[in-house]
Amino acid sequence: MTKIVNSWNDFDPLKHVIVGRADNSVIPPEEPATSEKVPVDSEMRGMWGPRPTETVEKANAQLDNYAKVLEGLGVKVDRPTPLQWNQEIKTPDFRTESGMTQMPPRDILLTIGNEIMASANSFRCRYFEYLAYWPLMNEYFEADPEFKWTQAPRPRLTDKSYKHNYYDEKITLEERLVRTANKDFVTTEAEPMWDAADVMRMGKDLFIQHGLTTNLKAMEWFKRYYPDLRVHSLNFPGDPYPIHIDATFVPLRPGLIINNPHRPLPEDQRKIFEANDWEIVSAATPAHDEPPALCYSSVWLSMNCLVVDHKTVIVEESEVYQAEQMDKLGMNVIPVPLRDAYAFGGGLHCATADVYREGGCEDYFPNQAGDTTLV
Ligand code: DAV
Repeated sequence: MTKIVNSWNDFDPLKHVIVGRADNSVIPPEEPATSEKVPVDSEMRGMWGPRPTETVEKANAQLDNYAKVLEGLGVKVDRPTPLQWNQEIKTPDFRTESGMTQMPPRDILLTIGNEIMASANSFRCRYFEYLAYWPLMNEYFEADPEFKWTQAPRPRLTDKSYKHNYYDEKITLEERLVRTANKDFVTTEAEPMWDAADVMRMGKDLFIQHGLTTNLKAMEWFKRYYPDLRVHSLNFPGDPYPIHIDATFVPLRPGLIINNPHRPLPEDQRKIFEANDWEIVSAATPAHDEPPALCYSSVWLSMNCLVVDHKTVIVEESEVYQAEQMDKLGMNVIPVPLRDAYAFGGGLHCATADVYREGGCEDYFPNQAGDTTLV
């Protein structure tokens, strides 16, 4: 019997992973969910269409190299099958002019034990992104009799799923931060919506970021779907564009998490970590003042690292301060260049999805202190 799929966290020894591709990537036209995510001063506002070929080639060169480095570490690497994203997406409920990419598998695929589930993304342009991974899912399904191939309930993404007076280009940063601190996001609670990159997997506990891309109904859905796991809602008030937990709160090994110092976890939500002797350390300052051109993500992709095992971490090559901090925290650092791929949907962690890590479903938080389970 071949066991292909198994992963319960982001730090046990990595043996098999999917690395994204930049082919055919498109900057999608504005839609209710993305209009809030793209920063108001971004050069991408009002711009859409296929990304320039030269940038796709540069991103792919770095992604291919990343895959080679992983293979050199003994990790099996699979790649998605690109689709033509520059075509209209139409369902009975909505219509948008294009898809987006298959660069960040982390946003789409959530691996929990022997199950890989495609997410319920709130961006209409991402509605069919899972298709790029279906050939791999089918392969795993044929080879591994225990593999559970799952699709979360597809959200309808009608106009009811978004607040329509939410986007306001005149809103100040301070006002924006008040809004996110009040957990007032562009998505409504009309139906469960979530990006897989909002879910931090820790064995028996799932810590899920409540933000622009994941709502509370999704957490309720997770609670019912995984009755043996404990689902916690986290939010990070210092983030004006809270999307995905993996540039904000990143575990390095059992007992140690780095937290974005601009987005500290609120006191009441820290209790569960403190009560179980987990250390939360402020992440190092990013090496860059600005994200690269046409990039959705912030400079904090500096901390979007890929942990290979409890002692080894891959950090983006130019992120010297983050690498130095990892070294001080006792990790061996492998630098890999990936900045040319950032604009396509994120950093080293975003660009991958787990297929197999050693280890099982551990209970890292036997003391369930605090109120993070109140969703
Ligand atoms: O800080 O812009 C990026 C996360 C991408 N998966 C940020 C979050």
